[in-house]
Amino acid sequence: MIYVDIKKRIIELTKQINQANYDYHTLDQPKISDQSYDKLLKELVELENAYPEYQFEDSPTQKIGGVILSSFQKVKHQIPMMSLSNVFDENELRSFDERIKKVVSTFSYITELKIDGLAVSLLYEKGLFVRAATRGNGSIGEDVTHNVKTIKSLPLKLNEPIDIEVRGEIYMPHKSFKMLNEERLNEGETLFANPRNAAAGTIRQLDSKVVSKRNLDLFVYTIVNQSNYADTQEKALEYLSKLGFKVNSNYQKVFGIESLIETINQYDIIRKRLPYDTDGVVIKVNEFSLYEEIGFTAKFPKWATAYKFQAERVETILKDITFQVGRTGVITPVAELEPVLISGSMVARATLHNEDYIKHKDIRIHDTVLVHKAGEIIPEVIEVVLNKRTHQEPFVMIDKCPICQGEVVRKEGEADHYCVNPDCPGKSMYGLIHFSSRQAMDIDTLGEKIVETLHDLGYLNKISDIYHLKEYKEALKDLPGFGDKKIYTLLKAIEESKKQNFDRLIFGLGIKHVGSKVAKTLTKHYPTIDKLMHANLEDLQSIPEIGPMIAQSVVAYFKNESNLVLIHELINLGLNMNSEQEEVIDSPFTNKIIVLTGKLEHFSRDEVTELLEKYGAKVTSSVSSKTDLVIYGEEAGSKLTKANELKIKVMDEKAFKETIDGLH
Ligand code: 1X8
Repeated sequence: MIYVDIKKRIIELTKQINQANYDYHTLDQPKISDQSYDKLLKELVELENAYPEYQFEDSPTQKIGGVILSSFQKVKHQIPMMSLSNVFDENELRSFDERIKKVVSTFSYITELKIDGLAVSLLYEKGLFVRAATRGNGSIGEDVTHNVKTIKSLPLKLNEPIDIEVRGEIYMPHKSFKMLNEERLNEGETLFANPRNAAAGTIRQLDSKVVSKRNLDLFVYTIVNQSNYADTQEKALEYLSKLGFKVNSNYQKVFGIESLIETINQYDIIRKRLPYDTDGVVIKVNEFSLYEEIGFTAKFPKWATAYKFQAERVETILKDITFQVGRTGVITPVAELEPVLISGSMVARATLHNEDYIKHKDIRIHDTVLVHKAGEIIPEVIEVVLNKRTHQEPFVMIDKCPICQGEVVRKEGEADHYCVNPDCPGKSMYGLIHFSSRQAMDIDTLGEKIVETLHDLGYLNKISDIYHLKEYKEALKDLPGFGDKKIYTLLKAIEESKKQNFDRLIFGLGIKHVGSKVAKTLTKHYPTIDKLMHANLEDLQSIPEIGPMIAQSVVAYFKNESNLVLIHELINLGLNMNSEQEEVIDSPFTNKIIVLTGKLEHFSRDEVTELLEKYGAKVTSSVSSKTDLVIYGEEAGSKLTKANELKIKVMDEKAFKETIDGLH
């Protein structure tokens, strides 16, 4: 390509990709495939790398991020970013309307969704994006240009070459939030409590590449010095759209208080279906010409207010505060609640984040509390219903790890407590993973990853918790990556495992020096848990395969109080604690080694095997000199031949059926 053509191509690609971004992220109407998009972007990245002099100010490659700062610059807002007054019910809204009607008579309202994110101010010069600043304290914010640039729906170049400052809300869509927390869970990092915190944390990242990957989004709703561009809020929103901004389309013009109330009630319904969090409706007088007359207080305009939705919050009793130990040793207090239905699912536990959260809200065990789902996902205790408090004691943070009783420390400048014992089983979760593993209880759907996830979320701390998971069936369905089917197969496998062989259970307990083989030996000599628990050192050592080290370890295990609690829990949960053979019914098959071959007409293979085992036979798959009997059906092949060669007794299906029938 010759040099002039390169410039032309870069201009073309810039335009095409910006248009594709706009179609996809602002209009939500993609026109080209992901593959075509990736191809165009790749070409532009390569050309810009080779010819940096042709990277334009509105180049979409800036959305990939790459700028790394060491700190944020302060920005003074020329026009302060004001906050809004709030109203919480119909009466307060009527008062707001009355106050305005005292000053002006003919006017309309514009209602817009209040996005639950963080406010930003965006500056454009000659149509080009030059700076983004957070609200900060309203007068002074921080320069977050490098991060805001990565937001896909942000126009880097407006459709008109104007100087303009606009304001909007940066938010994290539910999908991005779920993905981000899923990833953090995998990395063993603490989770973001809600999408707003996640968005705020993301915008303060120093590395814009991180921001680019987190998929923040932006709605723009206001023009600074708006009367220079339009005469009503309705026209201002239309103009913002025309310039290329993403404007939330759920705005409505209404006349009079009755329509206003009706409209707000509709918002409360539609907002539940939206893929992002909203916390209310912003109500603005539509006509800018009336603003001066209606005026301002020191803090907010009198011509606008925010009607705050009641988030679905439900009262329940805080039964207890327990503590979960995460992979990194971080200790998180968890509220154990009287189960309640919130936004469609039962909630029995909620995060309490850390010591400061509990102390700041003065949450105490046995309090009546209000609970909601942050970001429609994570149950959280919001506040205490103080007038229902009787004589609860203030909360005291634990000073010993709930799992290993080891030392707990709170690092300087951090809100979290950590267990510092490197061998704490809560950290490694080895116990749980081992219990569920193939050689132990063989709960194949409860693999390492799921154990980790459920452990980090506080559902699994000790072995017996596995059998209590079914009580949290509804809550589990809300977790990232868990569907109905997955939960069903998981809970089914867990229930099935209760029947698992006794020696596998003993192995699964993770008694020091008791491997799979030793567990078999132990359960052969002590065929019930009761017998094993009461075995003394001498008895144990009299078994040839059991030396003093194993014997001591077994005795010590069953002396430990928390192990005994666990064993009793498992007994009560109905796990098999017995390897005594069922009473075998005497028959011609008892103690025989039997091989099945050929197609059976009246039974399935499994049925025959089960029947034979009931009568004390052992069913194996290949014929050898040890085989006592071969039972055969149609089309029997080499196994029957071999049995005849070895002169092993054979029996056809008919004879087998007659013998069995005769036994019943
Ligand atoms: C805050 C917000 C406003 C709007 C939407 N979401 C918000 N969080 C809007 O006007 N559509 S206005 C606003 C403010 O003035 N503080």
